[in-house]
Amino acid sequence: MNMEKMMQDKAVSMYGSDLSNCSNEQIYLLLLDITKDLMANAPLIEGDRKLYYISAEFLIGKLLSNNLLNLGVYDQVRDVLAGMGKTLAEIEEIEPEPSLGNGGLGRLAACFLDSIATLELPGDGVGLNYHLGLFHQKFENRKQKELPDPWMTAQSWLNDTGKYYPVHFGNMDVEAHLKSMDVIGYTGKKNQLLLFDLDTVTEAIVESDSINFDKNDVKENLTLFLYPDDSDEVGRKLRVYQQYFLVSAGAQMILEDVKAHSWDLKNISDHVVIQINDTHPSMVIPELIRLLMENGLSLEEAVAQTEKVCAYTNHTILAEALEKWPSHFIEQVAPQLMPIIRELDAIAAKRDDNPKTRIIQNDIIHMANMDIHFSKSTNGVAKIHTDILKDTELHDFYRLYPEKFNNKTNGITFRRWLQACNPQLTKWIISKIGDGFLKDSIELEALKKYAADPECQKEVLAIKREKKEELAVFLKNRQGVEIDPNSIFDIQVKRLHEYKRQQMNLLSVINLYQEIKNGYVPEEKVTVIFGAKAAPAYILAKDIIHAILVLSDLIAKDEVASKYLQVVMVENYDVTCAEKLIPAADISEQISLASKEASGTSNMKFMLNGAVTLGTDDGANVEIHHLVGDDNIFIFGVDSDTVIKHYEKADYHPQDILAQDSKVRELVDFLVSEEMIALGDQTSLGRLHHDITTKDWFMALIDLESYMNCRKEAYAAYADQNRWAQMMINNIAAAGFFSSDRTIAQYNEEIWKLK
Ligand code: 475
Repeated sequence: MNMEKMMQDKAVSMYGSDLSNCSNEQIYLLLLDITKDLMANAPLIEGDRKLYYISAEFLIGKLLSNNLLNLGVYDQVRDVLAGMGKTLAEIEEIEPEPSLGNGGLGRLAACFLDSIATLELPGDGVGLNYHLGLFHQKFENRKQKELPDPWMTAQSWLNDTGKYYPVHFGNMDVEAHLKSMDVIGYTGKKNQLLLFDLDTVTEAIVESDSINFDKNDVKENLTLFLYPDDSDEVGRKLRVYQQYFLVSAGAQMILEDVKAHSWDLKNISDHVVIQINDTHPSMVIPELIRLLMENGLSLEEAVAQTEKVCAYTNHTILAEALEKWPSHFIEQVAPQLMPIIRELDAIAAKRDDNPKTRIIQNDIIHMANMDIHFSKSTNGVAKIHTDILKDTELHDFYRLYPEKFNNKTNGITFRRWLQACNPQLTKWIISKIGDGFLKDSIELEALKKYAADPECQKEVLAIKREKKEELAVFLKNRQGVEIDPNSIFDIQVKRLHEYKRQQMNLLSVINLYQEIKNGYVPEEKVTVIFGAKAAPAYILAKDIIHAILVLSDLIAKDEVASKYLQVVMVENYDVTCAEKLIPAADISEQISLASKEASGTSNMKFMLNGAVTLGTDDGANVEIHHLVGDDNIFIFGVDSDTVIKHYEKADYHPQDILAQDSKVRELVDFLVSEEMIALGDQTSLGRLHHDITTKDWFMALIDLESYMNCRKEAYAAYADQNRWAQMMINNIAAAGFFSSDRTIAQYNEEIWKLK
């Protein structure tokens, strides 16, 4: 196809003008139109068995580059634009990033959709269409402020299917309106992302300059935000309304699909598999049972089929994330589910007399328990995580159903996280080992033999340098900050949570700052970059953001320290930002408290782009460590068994460390020093200081010394650029295992069994 002609013709038909006179916005819209047409004509992936990946989040990122890439027209579009003196990156700036996700679980769902379509497996995503997203993060007075994040525009990737499904709540009936987006795979065939919405939702009920709204008016607020504030009861109930809306409409749509194929509902498990992405969509189990019974199946038949249809993925061992709802919530929101949940609880009681595996305990419904009893599979997302589920967190269930438990180590799509975000590196890899790795990622191993080659080392260092310069331009435009591409880019980007220990990173930066003030002259300048949103009701997480922003300004104002050290916190960290930050990183910070990070996926993205991991033996870091070996990673900290024992014995007390180690004491006390308080909020900094010195639930202090030492080792290694480049190449070469194509092939072989 002649892309230039297509673009010319579109320019004439859409704007009556020549392509060369079009603005970037006009070019974006005409490319959107062309791409949507091409996708509309792409064949749907079909088979006699279909997957529904049901999830509260799909953190898909901008779609133009990705869709062009998968349609096979990326290079052509790039060349036409180049002829006009423009880049795709410039055009893509116009595209709003869909705000349909939050963190790892949501981004994983997006990578999975790409791989499912690429492997030509019939599988659709099922979720909700949030009008104002999670929130848009703004920094004001060095604090996080949350604003609505409207992302839908008149022309977008969203299509209207025109279909509606009735959803019956205890107090009202609504109509779920089905929207969809095409999900195109790398071989040009497509699945769908199916998103339910409610026409009566009114964005105008949200206060200006905040994300507050009347939480009682469900008809107007249901799909406004992802994870509405659950610090009060109406907020929690709103989440249950959202969840039931998703699963009820989703289950009806699935049954409609089954009927359209003339498949027998009594054997629905021959044709349908539902992957439940953590506990938000767990009510799909009783809802599916209810609907199957409405369609003539007995309770026993419906339960047996549902248990064979559903599979559950656990993404975290943090107790507070395992959802539990009081039964009176369900009584109000979806009373028709309660008799079924009670039946399921009774069946569970018959299968096991252990009260801990019951679904209903003291009138509280344990969603994960329901998932495990009534799904055919329960999987963790990295080897260590699955082992912890089996041995500790879900041990009672593992004893009951050993055959249900399995591991599926996470993966990432190399289309977005290498080809689209780092064309320079992609081209270099192809020049060395050919393009076979784009279809079979394990072929990256062939790069290993170039790791010690000085010419190759020079080439990867030059590419890294180019990506660092690109990031510098991006941050200057986006946020007005200037960073120095000559410095080490040491990056921690992920949701803000105490277990991820951004506060430990902060304390280590304070250490470096103080050493410089005391006369230490670092060999290399360092730019420490953070990016993180904190849940709006998570006070301590917001305190950590505040402390980072205060320290950032404090260092910037210091004439000596700022020569060697800069701290940047990226505002509104999102997928778009990640695509710029990750290719530019030298050091990938993966410093969670061992046992707490189920997998992590940015660790994989960083490694694929030639950053070296500085981290704990946690989540998928364990597998990265194993694949690259001790020489190509910086590992520190106590191991997960030690951490788990501390929790069991309740014998970790930060006071013990503070009493023994005057240096650690000094670093922690710096949080409430005059210097910090002069720029910051005493209450917020005091609260953080108080927490770290008295609770430190996620043990930042237990690893602080070994972290600081290891970080120094990494900086010293960086100074030897040849050795560093060797590590970079070894990391890229070992990253093939982490393609989501591999993960999805495993889900399919062991759980989904699609053709
Ligand atoms: C893990 N989100 C990462 C990633 O598997 C892992 C839970 C409850 C309520 C709201 N959000 C959540 C998560 O638990 C989540 O995103 N988990 C993450 O899933 C993909 O790589 O280690 O923390």
